[in-house]
Formats: sequence, C-alpha cells, structure tokens
Amino acid sequence: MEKIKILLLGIILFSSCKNEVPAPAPVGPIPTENQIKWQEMEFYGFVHFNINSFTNQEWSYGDQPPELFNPSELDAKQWAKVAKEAGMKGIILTVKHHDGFCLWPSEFTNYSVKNSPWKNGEGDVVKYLAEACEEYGLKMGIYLSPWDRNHADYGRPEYIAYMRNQLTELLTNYGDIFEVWFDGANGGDGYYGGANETRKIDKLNYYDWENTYKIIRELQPGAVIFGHDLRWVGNEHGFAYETTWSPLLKDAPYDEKYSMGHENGTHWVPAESDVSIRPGWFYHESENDKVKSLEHLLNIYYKSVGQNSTLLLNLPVDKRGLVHENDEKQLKKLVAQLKEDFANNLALNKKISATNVRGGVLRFDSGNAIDGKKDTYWATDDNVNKASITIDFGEPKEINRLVIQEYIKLGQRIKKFSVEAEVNGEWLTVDKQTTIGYKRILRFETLKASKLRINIDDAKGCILISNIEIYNAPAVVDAAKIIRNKEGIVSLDVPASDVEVYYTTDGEDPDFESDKYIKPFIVNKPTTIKSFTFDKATNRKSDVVTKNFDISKKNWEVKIANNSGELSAIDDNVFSHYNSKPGNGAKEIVIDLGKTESVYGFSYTPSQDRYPKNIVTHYSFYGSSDAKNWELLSKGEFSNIEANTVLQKIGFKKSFDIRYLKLVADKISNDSKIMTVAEIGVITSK
Ligand code: FUL
Repeated sequence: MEKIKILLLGIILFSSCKNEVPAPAPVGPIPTENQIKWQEMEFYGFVHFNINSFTNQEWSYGDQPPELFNPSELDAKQWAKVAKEAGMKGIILTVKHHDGFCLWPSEFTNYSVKNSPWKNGEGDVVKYLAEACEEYGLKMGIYLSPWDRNHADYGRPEYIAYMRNQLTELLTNYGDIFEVWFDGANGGDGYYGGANETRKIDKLNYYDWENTYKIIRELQPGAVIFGHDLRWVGNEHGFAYETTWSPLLKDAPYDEKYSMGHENGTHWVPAESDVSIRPGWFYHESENDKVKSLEHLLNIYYKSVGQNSTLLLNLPVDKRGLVHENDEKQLKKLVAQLKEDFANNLALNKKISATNVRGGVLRFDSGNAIDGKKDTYWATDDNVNKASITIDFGEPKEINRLVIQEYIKLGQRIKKFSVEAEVNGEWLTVDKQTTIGYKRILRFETLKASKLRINIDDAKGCILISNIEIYNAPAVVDAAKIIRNKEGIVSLDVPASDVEVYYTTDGEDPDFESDKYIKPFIVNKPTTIKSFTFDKATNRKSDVVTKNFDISKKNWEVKIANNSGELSAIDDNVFSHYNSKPGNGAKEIVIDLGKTESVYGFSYTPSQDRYPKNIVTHYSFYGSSDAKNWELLSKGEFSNIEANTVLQKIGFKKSFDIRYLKLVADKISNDSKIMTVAEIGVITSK
C-alpha cells in the first residue's frame, strides 16, 4: 500500500514538474487584445456610398449639391444580409468621403443627409447601418475621410476641431465601432466653402494624430485604428505579399518593404488588404458587368486572408441604396466555393508527430496543432528554431491546400518554411515559403500523399504553431482572357487546351448553344463580348466574363510623342506602356484616328506595373480636325488613380467629330516631369 502511495505521489510530482515547463517568452512586438479580435474577423466588408454614387464619380470636389443624394429604396438591412451571407464579420461605411458629404445628420455641418430630399432630410444612414449590423450580428466600422474638399476651414487649425467633433458624434451615438478608417489621400484642390483652390497640408502633423487617436481610445476602447493599429497593404488590388510580417518599423519610409512589414519591426501593425468587387469604389452603372469573377475573388481571398492579412472587400451600394444583384451573385459564388474548398479537414484526428516538443510535455505537444482549439499550440524548446511536424493520413489522400497558423499572441516568428509530401513512398517538395503569421494558406497541385511534413527552416525564436488544416479543394475552371490587338483581332485565351470556350458578341449571356471559340476573329466596332469556359473532365463551367471594346485602333497613329515606344499607347494592350522622356513635349501625346470619328468621351489607362510611376492625375483633352486648331473637350482629374490604377473613362456632355486627339498631362503623380500611358481610347457609342 505504502509503495503504491509513493508511486502515485511520484507520478503526480513528476507530472506537475512537467507542467511547470513555462510557456515561451514573447518574441518581438505582440498584438493587443483588440488587434487579435480584429485579425480573427479575417473577412469584412466595405461600403462606399455617398453623393458620388449618384454622380458617377470616384471623388467629387466638395461642391455637389446635397439634393443629388436621393436613394429610392435604401435598405441597410439588405447590405447586412448580403455581407452576413458572404461570411463577412463586419461592415465599414464611408460615413464621409473626401467630398465632405456626411451620411449622418452631423450637428456641425449643413453638408449632409439632413439637407437632401431623401426621407425629407430625416434619414441617417449610419444609424440604419448600426441597427442592421446589430440585427445580423455584424460589427460596424467607419471610414471618415480626414481630407474634406467641402469644408471652408480645411487646411487651417479650426478644421481639426471640426473633424474631432464629428468623430465624437460618430463614436458616441452609434454603438460599438470596431475599426476607424482614416484615408491616406489628403490635401489637394477642392471647393473649400467656395474658395475653389488647392490646399496642401503636412500629412504627418496637421491632424495631430496623437490627440485625435486619444478620442477614439476613450470613446471606443475596443476599436482598432487604420494607419496606426493596422496598416494599408500598399495596393487596392486586395493582395498581401507572400512575405508579410505583422511587426513594423513604424517610422520606416513608405515603400514596398513597409507594405510587407519588417522582420525586425518594433510595433505590431498587421496588414489589411482592401479592394472593391468592381473596378471602382463607388457605384457606376457602366461597371455592372465588371464585377470581379469568381476566379479573381478567390485569388484575392487566398492572397489576403491566406497571406497574413485581413480582407476588406468593398460593395459599391447603388443609386437605389442597395447592393446590386450582380455583386450579390458573385459574393454568393465566392462563399459557396470557399465552403467547398475548406469542407473536409483531412488533418483532423490524424497521427501527428514533431521532431521537438517543448519540455517533452503534453501541453506543447504536436497534437495541439490539429485539435481545432486556437489557444493550444505545438511549441519547441527555447533553443530550437528549426523543426518538423508530420501528419500521417494513414492512407494516400488527395490534397491541395494547407492552412497553417502561428500562435501570434507570443509574436510572429517564422522566417522560412517548406512543405514536403510523401507520394508513393517518396518525399517530394511541395513548396518553399517565408512567413506564416496569423494565417497562411498554400495552394498546390493536387497530390496523392500519405504524409505531409512541414519543416520550419528558420524562426526568430522557438516555434509556436496553433493550427494546421489540410484540404482537397475542387478545381475552379479559369475563364478565357479576351484580348484584342491593334489590328482588331480578338482571341479568347485559356491556360488549358482541353476545355471548350463559348462566347457571344451581342451582349447576351452565352450558353452551350452560343458560338464555340475556334480561332481569332475581327472586332472593329463597339462590341461586348461575353464568354465562359467549360471543362469536360470535371463537368464544370467558369464564370461568364465580359469585355467591352470600342472601335479598333487599326488605323490609328501616334502623331506627336517625344519618345519611342509610342505605339504602346494605342496597341490595345494595357500591359505595355509608353514613357515620355524629360524635356519638350514630355506631357502630351497626339493621336491621329485615321478618319473623323464622333466621340462621346475618351479613356486613359495608366501603367499596370506593380509600382507604377508617372501617372497622369489631372488632364486636358483636346480634339481637332486638322491637328492645328484644337478644341478643349474636357479637363479634370482622374480621381484616385494613383492608388487604384484602373481604366479611367471620361464622358463628354455631347459628341464631337474629331480626327485627332491630344491628351495633355496637367499634373503627374509625384510632380513628375514625364508621363506614362498604357492605353488611350475613345468612346464612340453612348
Ligand atoms: C482611397 C480613396 O481615395 C478611395 O476613394 C477609396 O475610398 C479607397 C478605399 O481609399 O485611398
């Protein structure tokens, strides 16, 4: 009896000793509770809606009359329902965009819904959204543009008091706010209470951010602040980098490295990827057929949520005050596909082992990585920053996705990792990557593997993995790329050869009765092409993709440019671009259309490079019948073109008959002396 007692005591002592293996110490900066809650939201929605939704603009000057704001059937519950069904966890609303128009009846300005005809000035979009979010279990965030092109005091100290008063109203009257978004576009020309001038501000100091943030901390202690608690990912395509660190050197220059975060970062400032479901942020009827394809949306998801970032996906609410049915349809496809992709976790309840387990205790065992609990993790001993973890499926399984998560509460650590699979008794390298962070999702060719091994090849300290999931996602069929060359020859390109491509040229949706694509064909006049791909092997169809062409550029010539490569501006290929050279004529280009055309507008596409430079931000557009006498047909800005480098379409009030066109760059990004043009086009049909 005595012996058994001693044995039992020994076991207890032994295991309590083992339990005393301490958790690893944090490495580098660590997230706050708020940042963790926010990161775990993963996917949430943006709603861009305001006066621009009624004027077909991306940015307005601050002078549009409030009378224009008049949604016929605004229903914030519809927005919330769509967002909820798409798996979003919250909605951030543009309560005030750069034009200064307020979606709530602010006490501090007349430029708001209270002076619009909508609900006789009694409406409050922010309130309706707060109620809708509450009903659908979503969190609400606000986008409050610091730049206000309407306000007379913008640029002066008085404006800061105005901005803070508004912030106080918003953070007091509408319940819990999860994120406050302050846009980076600040200062420039505007209405400014009638002054109609350009006002520059010092972005870093003008807003006295430190004291502005204090208001948020006090009124909404649970909120995170964009640009402070989290960072912009550096593009508006919705893609984070493969290497994405949440730690950041806050004062480092704002460049690509900043967007990727810093391995030696001193502050925890994770990335947020923002993108619109359409080319523009605001609603434009002409973009109803430009809603991103399933394939595109999936890519965005995998490159944001799957690359240690959150995804903020914008829904441009339309003139009715509703999320358009086309956007809703695409979201439904996305959520259905994601459900399929992550339907059956093949790592669950499988045999798992690691080359090192911290202190050899259960608390840090490899099994913690597949137990479905976010607060347990596999950890290694302090001196071990290189180790492997292997999942044994017991029998060969088809796999093509790996989800892996670090236990970020103690910092982001992993610098390098690789994945291997055992296929037919042989180990193959599946992928070699860098960071993991909160979540990394790898997509790879389907393999029939009996084991999967993840090698952490380098880390900033010992290794902490809280989750591993493995899936076999169904293949998605890629839609064809619809391309036209300068000669007007259209091809529908698909990456795989064993698929069928169907298309229409009359704007109708294609089906199996439509033309089957066999060889390139000519399109010289304004035409809408719609196409889908069908994969017989899987019996799956791609999304329908749409491309609108205007007249072909077959007979076009660049008449005046100051550098070679000028044909790139009119080759119907946005991926090539013309660069002017410094000096005379650097800021203009003249094109001969070959014959007189009746034009209703023109288009400009800036360089599609990852980090485009020399973008025309303000233009003058002229037409002529003889290239001597020029008439100014339009002058203005390409709103938000620096951040969102999409095709810009400018319509005229009436049509003009012109043989020659001239685009003059009145202003170029970064005050550059040269310009780039990926493509110039004309609009010949209304
Ligand atoms: C940009 C703004 O200028 C756009 O209009 C849009 O609101 C986007 C989310 O941020 O910088």
